[in-house]
Amino acid sequence: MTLWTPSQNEFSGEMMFVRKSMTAAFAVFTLAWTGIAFAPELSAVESSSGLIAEGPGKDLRLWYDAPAPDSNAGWVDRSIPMGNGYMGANVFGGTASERIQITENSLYDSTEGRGLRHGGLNNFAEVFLDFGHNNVSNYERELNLSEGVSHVRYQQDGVEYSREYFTSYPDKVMAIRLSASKAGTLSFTLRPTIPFLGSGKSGSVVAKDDTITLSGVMSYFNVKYEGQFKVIPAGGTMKAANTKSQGTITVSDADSAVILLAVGTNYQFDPKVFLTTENADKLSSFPHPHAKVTRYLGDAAAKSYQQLLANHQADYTKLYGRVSLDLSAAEPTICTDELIDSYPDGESSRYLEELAFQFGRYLLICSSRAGTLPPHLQGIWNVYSDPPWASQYLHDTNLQMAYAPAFCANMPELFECYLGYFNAFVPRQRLHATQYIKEFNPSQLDPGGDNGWAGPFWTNPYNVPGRSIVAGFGTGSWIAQMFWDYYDYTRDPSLLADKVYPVMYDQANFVSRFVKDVDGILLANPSSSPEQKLRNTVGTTFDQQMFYENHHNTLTAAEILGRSDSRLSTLKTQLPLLDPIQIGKSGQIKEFRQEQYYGEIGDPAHRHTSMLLGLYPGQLINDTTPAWLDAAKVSLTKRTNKSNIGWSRAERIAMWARVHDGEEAYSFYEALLGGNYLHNLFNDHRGGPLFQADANYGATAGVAEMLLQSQDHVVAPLTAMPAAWSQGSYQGLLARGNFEVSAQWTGGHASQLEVLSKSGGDLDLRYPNVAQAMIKTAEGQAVDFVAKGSDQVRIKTTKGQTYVVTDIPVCIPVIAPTNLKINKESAIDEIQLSWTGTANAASYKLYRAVGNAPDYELIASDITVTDFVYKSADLEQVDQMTIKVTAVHADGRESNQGATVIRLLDRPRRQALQYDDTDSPCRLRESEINNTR
Ligand code: FUC
Repeated sequence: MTLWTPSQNEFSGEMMFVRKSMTAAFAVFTLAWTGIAFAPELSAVESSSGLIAEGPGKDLRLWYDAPAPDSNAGWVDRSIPMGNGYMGANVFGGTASERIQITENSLYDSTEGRGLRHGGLNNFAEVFLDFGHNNVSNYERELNLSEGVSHVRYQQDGVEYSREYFTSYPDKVMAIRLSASKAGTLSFTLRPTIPFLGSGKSGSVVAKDDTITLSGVMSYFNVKYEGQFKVIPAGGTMKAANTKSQGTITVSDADSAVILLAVGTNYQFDPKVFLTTENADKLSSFPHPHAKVTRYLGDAAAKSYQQLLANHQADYTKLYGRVSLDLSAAEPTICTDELIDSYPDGESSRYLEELAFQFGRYLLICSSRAGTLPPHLQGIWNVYSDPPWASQYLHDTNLQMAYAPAFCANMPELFECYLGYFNAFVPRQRLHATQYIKEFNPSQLDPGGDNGWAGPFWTNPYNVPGRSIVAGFGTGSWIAQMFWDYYDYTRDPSLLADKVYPVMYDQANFVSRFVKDVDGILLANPSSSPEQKLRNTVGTTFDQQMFYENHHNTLTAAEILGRSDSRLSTLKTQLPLLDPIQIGKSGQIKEFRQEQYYGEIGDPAHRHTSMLLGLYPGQLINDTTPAWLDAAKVSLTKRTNKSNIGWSRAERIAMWARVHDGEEAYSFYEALLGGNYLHNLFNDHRGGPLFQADANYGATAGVAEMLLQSQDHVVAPLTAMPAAWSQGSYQGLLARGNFEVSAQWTGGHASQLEVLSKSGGDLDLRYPNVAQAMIKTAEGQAVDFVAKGSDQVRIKTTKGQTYVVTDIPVCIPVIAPTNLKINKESAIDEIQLSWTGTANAASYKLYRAVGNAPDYELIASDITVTDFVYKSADLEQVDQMTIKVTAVHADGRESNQGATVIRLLDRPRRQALQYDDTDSPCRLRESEINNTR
C-alpha cells in the first residue's frame, strides 16, 4: 500500500489532467465489481457495441460564479450535495470561510408528533475552513456529474487557489484537496463544530496533532457519534489548538494539503433495534464508533490521494457511466442558477433536461449504497434539527420513488442498500402481521405465527410503528414490487431465490390471510387510498392493485424457482378474486369501490394518483389491456395539472409516458424543472423552499420511461417522445429481462436501436416498422426473428450479444379520430354514434369494452363515414360499456390512440354517492360521506 505523500503544487495542470483523463477512463475501466450479490458480468462500457456513440463529450456539470450564501436558505438552494452512503455533505464553496455541512443518517432523536417539524434526523457537523480570502476574482465552483467530483477555484492576491472534493464509497471517507498555484501560500484553519448542542445532544471537538475528533451522544436513542478529520499538509506548518469547546488545526504557508474525514455512529442493521421497545436501549449492545471511524480514516490515509480519487472514480463511474443521454443540447455558457432561472425558454434548456436526468442518478449513487441506511425524504442531506417530516421513510410513494431510477436507469445494485434496512426491520413487521390478522381476520390466523409481514407506512432507522390509516396495507406489496423489479431487471436466479422470493412470498402470505370475501371477491378491509380523506374503507384500488401484483409476481417467481410452498395454492385461487380494476361511470379507473363518477370521493386533484399504480410503477395496466389503458388516461386527465408538489409531477411524467403521451409527460418534466427545481437542482417539494429528494429520483425514472419501457416484457424504446426532443441518443438504459438498450433518433424517428442481452432469453422488441428493419449482431451477422405484425419482433438472444437495428422505415402515424359522441339512443338496442374524422384515415374501426373488461371487442370495421348506428341485442343488458373508435390508414396501419365514450344503460344518473342498499361493506356509511372531501 502506498503511504500518502504530499505532492507538489500542481493546480491548473492537474485539474486539466483529471478532467480529460476521465473521458478516456470511461473507455478503459474494467474494474472488479465489489458488490455483494449482484454481479453484472457486462457493463455498458465494457460490452456495448459502441455503434451508438456517446454524446458529443460535453461535461454535465452544475457550476456557479459565487459561493452559496452561508444560511439555511443557501444550503437548500445553492449548496452542492455530495455523498457516499456513509455521509452526505453540502459544500458551500466560501472563500473567507468554507462551510461543509455533514449528514449521517442514523443521528436521530424523537419524532413524537409526526409532522413537518418534529425532531428526527439531526445535523451531524458543520465544518468550517477559514481562509480569510475576502478579495477574490475569477471565482468558480462546480459539481462535475461525469466524475462525481466538485471543485472550487478562484484567485486572491495573484494566487490561484483550488479545492477538490469527493466522497468515496469504497474508502468510506470524504477527501478534500487544497492547492495553491504558488508554493507556500496556502493557509487555513480547520474548525469542525457540532450543531444543536443541548436538549438531548452533547459532544465535544478536540484537536490533537494532525487529527480533530468530534464526538458525543444523542440521548433519545443513545446514539454515540464520532467524526474524525485528518489534515495532511505539503510544506508549511501545522498546529492543533483547543479552547474549552473547540478544537482546530491551523495550517500555515503550505504548498497544498489534503483533509480526510470519516464519520459514524453505533447504529447497526440488526432486528434488535426494531424489536427493543425501550428507545434508550436499542443500540445498547453495539460498540462505540471510535474504533470503526479510526479504521476508516487510518485505512484511507494509508493510500495516496490519487489512489483514493481513482478508487472513488472507478466505483462511481462503474454506476454513473452506464447511462448517457444526449438531447442535442450545447454546453451552456451561463451558470446553473441562470440556467434554472431561464428555463423553459432559455437557449440551453435541453441541457438542463439532460443535467436533471443525470442529477437524479447522481443523487441516488450518493445516498443509497449497500451497508448504509437508505435515502429518506431528503436523501442523505439535512441541515436541521427538525427536518421536514423528521426525514422519515414514507412507504406510500416517497421511498418507492427513490428507488424507481435504480432499475430503469441501470443502477440496480443500489437497491442492496434498502435490503439491509428491510431485513433489519422485517422481524418487527412479522409481529405486526400476526397482530393485524388477529384483529382483522382471526379465522385466518396461523397460530404458529407464520402470518408473513405487514406493510409499514412511515418508518425511521429506529422504529416501524405499525399501521397507519393514512395508507392501506398495499404499502407492503408495493415494497415487495421493488424486490421483484430488482430481480426482473437483473435476472439473477440466486438473487431471486435468496433475497427476493422470500420477501414477496411472505408478503403474499400476510395478504392472503388479511383479505376478506365480499360477495365472492376478496377485498382489503380496512383499506385506505394513500392520504385521501376517506379512510378505513374497503377494497381501495390502491390495496387491490398492489395485492394483485404481488400475488401475481410471487406465483411467477415460484414457477421460475420450482417452489411448492404451502400458501402457493391459496395465492393461485385468490389471484382472480382480487378484482384490482374497476371502471367508473366517467370512464375512469376508480380509486374507491363506492365511487361512480370521477371525483365524487376525496380530492379530485389530489397529489397522490394511487389508483394508477398498476399503470406505473406496476405493470397491471399495459398495452395488452387497452381498455384499462384508456381508463387510466381518463383518470390522468381528470386528475388535472393543479398539483404543484414535486414528486407528484415526477410521478405523472412516468404515468403519462406509460399511456404513450410524450407531450403530456414532457409538460410535467417542464413544470417540475421550471417550478420545483432550486438553483442547486434540489427539488422543492411545494414552496418554502422545502427540499424533498423524491422528485429528483422520480424525474429521472420518469424520463427513462419516456425513452424506454418494458412492462409486460415488451422492450419498447422511444414510446413517449415529445416534439421538443426531436433528435438525440441515449445509451445503457435497462429493460426488464436484463436488456441494456441504446437508441439514436433524428426527426423524431429512430435511426438505430441497440440491445445488449445480458442474460440471454427471448427479446420482444417493439418499435413502429421494426419488422421491416435490418437486424444484425454487433459483428454484422444477420439475425433471425419472428415478426408479430409490423411493429414487434421476437429475437432469441444469446447472452453477451448486442443486437443492432437499423434501416427502420419511417412510420407516418395515423392520426386518431376525436370527439366520439353518442348522439341518440333511438331504441334500447340501438346507439347512434358520430366522431370527428382525420385526414389520413381511410376507414375507422369501432370497439367496445363491457364493464371492467381490460380489452376491447371489435364492433365494426371498414367504416368509411364518421357516424355509425350500433345495434346489438345485448345493449339492454349491459349496464356500462366503453365504446372506442380508431382510424385506419390505407396501408392497414391503425392509430395507436382512439376516442372513447362511455355508454351507461341507466342515464342520466349523475347523482353523487348513490349506492345500492344491500349490506355490502362497500356501501359508503353516512359518517364516511361526510368525510370524503
Ligand atoms: C406524503 C406526501 C406528501 C409529502 C410527505 C412527506 O405524505 O403525500 O406530499 O411528500 O409524504
